[in-house]
Amino acid sequence: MTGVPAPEAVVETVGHELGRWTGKSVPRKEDRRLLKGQGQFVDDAWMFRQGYVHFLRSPYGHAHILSIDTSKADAMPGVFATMTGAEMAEICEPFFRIAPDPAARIEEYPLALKARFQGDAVAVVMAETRELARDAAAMIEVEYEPLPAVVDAVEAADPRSPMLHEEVGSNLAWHGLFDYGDIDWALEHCDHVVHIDRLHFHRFSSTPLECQGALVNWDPGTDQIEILSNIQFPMFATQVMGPSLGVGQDQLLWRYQDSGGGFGNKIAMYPQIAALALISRKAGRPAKWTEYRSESMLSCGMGNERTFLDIEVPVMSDGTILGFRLRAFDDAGAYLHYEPLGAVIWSQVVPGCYRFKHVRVDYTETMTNKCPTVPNRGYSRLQHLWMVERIVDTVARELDFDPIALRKLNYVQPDEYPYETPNGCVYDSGDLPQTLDKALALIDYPKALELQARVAQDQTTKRIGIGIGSTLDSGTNNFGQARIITPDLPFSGNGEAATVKLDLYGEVYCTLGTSPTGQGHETTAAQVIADVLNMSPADVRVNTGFNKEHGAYVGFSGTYASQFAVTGINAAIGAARKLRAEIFKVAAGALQCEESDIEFEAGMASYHGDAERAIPLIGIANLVYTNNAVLAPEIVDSVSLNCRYVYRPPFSLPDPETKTGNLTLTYAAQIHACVIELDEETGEVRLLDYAAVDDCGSRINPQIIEGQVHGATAHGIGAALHEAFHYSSEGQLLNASFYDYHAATALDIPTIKTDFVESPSPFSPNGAKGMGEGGGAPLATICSAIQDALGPGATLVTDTHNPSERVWRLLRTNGERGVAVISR
Ligand code: MCN
Repeated sequence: MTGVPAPEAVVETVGHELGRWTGKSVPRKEDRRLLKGQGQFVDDAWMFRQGYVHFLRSPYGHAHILSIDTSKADAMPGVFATMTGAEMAEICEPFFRIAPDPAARIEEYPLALKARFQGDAVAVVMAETRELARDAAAMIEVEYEPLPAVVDAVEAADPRSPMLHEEVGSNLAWHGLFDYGDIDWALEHCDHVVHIDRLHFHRFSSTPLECQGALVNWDPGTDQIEILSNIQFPMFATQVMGPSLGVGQDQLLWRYQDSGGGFGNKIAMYPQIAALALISRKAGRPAKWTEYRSESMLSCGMGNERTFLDIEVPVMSDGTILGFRLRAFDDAGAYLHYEPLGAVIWSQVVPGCYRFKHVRVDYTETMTNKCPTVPNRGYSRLQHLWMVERIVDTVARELDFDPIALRKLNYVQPDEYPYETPNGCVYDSGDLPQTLDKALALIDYPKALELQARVAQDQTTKRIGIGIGSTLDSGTNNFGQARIITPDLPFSGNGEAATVKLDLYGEVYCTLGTSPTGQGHETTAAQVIADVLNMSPADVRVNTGFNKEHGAYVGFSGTYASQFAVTGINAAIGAARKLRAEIFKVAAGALQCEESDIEFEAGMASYHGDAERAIPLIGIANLVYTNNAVLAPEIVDSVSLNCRYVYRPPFSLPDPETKTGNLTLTYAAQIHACVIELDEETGEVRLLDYAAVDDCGSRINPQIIEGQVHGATAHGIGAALHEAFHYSSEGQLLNASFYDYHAATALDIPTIKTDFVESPSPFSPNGAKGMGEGGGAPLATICSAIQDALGPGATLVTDTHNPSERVWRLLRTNGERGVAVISR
């Protein structure tokens, strides 16, 4: 144990205030405009004199750029400007990087100076129309010298491999040893060691309905850069782009309304936005870019691909699993856009749902000639949690334990919370055995076993498999964890801002710092504000979307890491409470009584509920805004009716030496169970039954939570059975369109049965835990079911991605099983 203290137990509870609307499935406020086609998406944005931008992208996975000639494009009527990487490098600084030396030496500019992946942008054109910009880009002549590529993270670590960034001197993005407890002791003193040669988490990505896009205007008069974009984390982009472009924060004006999905991918679109800013300045026009789908598939960003090698798992004869030792190789792709943060993010959930005490992970992240890795729903923990579930499942099967009993034995137990993991993270609350039981009840486990036995006797080509998997959604990051990667980074803690204002006619108006991509922030913020102010959510206007000029924001503002339910909601609650205190102050002055005499209900402040001695919100607003000569001086000095609150979770700095500390505030859990039918002749897997049980603490809006569970589960099922990016050895992406990359559709997703457990978090003031990223469980659940269907002694399911062909091969593999047990 590291002795890392748990976050302060929450002193001030919101208890009685939150209840009338919080916890109810209030219909989503945003749906009215979205369903009527009145949402404002980035492609709807338009500015006077705007030009359309097209990026010219490298057809090679790896190549020197010997020359670029833009003259033919420049000469085309209707072309406003062109720019190349070299031109941009002359007028801006390389982007700031999270990585320490030597990867910190990477010199990345908005456009490439050398092509490092197929799709790397090497030049940009602005023209009168989108089509003309694309045609003009085709006229740019680029002389490439193709180079050998490396597309495997383990191979990339070999010094003989092709090197992407010469200035770094190797392909290493980051290496670190995470060593907790005493795994050598555990391996020596256990009764069995289960060895798994290799597990592989494949490369895929969420593919949001709306691609990336931005409209950027570098105003020559004010020297301010107005950016309308669907970026998810504008304040991170601000911190990366500002120094690169040599502009102050006051010059970067972000705006954002609706978004057709992000899933993390849209965090890392700042290189394109910086390029748009520079070409806007050159052309003296606003620059508009809407990404094509194929462009998005090639270059928007993909999730972490991770290979786990030499896994050793010490197990006692009663089934207690002591931990694991392994080597992990992560594939950062060609540039470090948010990586190598993924190298530490997984350690928020070192033991998964289990009480493992001894863990050693020798972790290496390398750069390859593939699209850069970016956060993708479940970022970095998805990979680790899948591996942990594979371990548990494999131990059960190899040592003949009941998979349910083994899980229940090793789970963190309900009475052990708050539970400190071996690396000092503190799991806040939960009841995993009950969560599992509910999932099993949904699939009617005894009946599923009967079906399995019956089908096995039927002598058909079908087999039945039953699978279980789990995921933890560790929400609300402690950004201090970045210091485990680079100790002198000036980041730690977290926070979000909100304002709640009483406006002139008595309206309640809220601004948030988040940039939602479909999570319903407008609705859930309105619910909690309505509870604090004792009114209806219908009467609370929440200005959704990000607006740096008029909204609330702090350095961490954005939508990512499943944290709105904690950071954003508690900022809104805090601001609403401040406003309520001001309303009481003004009302007490107006009604000639003490604040403690005020009752506040349905927009009316009264003296102990007396309708004759009462003042409505419009009256309070009138007194403060347009009738303030009648106010007492102490009210004039202290009341604005425009209240801002910043919620900062209670975090301290992790220790970079020992790689310990509390990295996350809340831990939502999901346990899934499924029944599959596997066809021996085709390898096809059919989901017969699927159940997802979620525990995200106190629930604000059950229907929104249900939607999140459905979405994340669909993502996981899609990735488990269909979605995978394939690269050739030259770094060519072989499936860069929806024809070849099978993004899951409604036809691929069965009815998902859901249930919930509600374990309020003692660490978040409203008891909620973020849960929007919990998409990992299907990967483990489906692998577990396939393994079950393959039967005893079968080859180990070692890959997350199991389309029919792989399953067909698994059924026919003879010899090496990929797993061995040594018993003492
Ligand atoms: N919520 C609730 N009660 C809880 C927990 C959550 O009512 N106990 C509500 C929240 O108030 C919020 C929603 O559920 O309205 C999701 O909250 P949270 O889990 O805090 O996640 P964020 O709002 O911070 O959203 C981020 C998360 C992430 S990291 C990814 S990736 C993801 C996801 O949300 N991307 C999405 N869900 C997505 N959903 C859509 N439609 N599109 C995406 O791009």
